[in-house]
Amino acid sequence: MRSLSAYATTFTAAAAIGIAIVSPASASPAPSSGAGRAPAGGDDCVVHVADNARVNCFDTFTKAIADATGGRIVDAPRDGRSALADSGLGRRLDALPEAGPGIVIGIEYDNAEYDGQYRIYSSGSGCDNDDDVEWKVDSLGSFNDMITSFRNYADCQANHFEHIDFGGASTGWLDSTSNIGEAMNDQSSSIQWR
Ligand SMILES: [Ca+2]
Ligand SMILES: [Ca+2]
Ligand SMILES: [Ca+2]
Repeated sequence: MRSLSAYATTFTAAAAIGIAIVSPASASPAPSSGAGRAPAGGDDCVVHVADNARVNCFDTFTKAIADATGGRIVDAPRDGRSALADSGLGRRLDALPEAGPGIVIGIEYDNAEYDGQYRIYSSGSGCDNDDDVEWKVDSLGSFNDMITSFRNYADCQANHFEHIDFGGASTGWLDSTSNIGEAMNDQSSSIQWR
């Protein structure tokens, strides 16, 4: 009788644990996706411009840069702020081959002076010296109406537009800019690079 009772107790406890484990998973919301929703996975996000603007998010700048460069730079600083002070990282991004998976064309920041939340824009090649547009994103999803500063890489200049699909006011073609200015601050909804 004692062993049967012990078994019954164990079974009940296991059943309770089973329920405790299963419940949170079944209560979780579906994975987020789509331009308008907050990205899942962390605040360090990469937009793959040539891949339908797919967004991958991570919990460190290191992982985000590894994703953005196709695994070619895996030792960037953990946080984007110290990466900003690391001019060597900028040189390394600019020194990536001209084509191939994982060319960083720009990093867009929420705050002035390349600070705060950011999105890394990665593509399959850099830019050139002519006026034709190499890359564009027609909407910024969860980064809509946030951009205050940006750095360009791979010989790119950027043009920021007030509305999606390159509508409304625009900044004109700019090199890296530590403050986008009052008129376009927190207004950008689409970007082109040339
Ligand atoms: Ca901002
Ligand atoms: Ca061009
Ligand atoms: Ca806007």
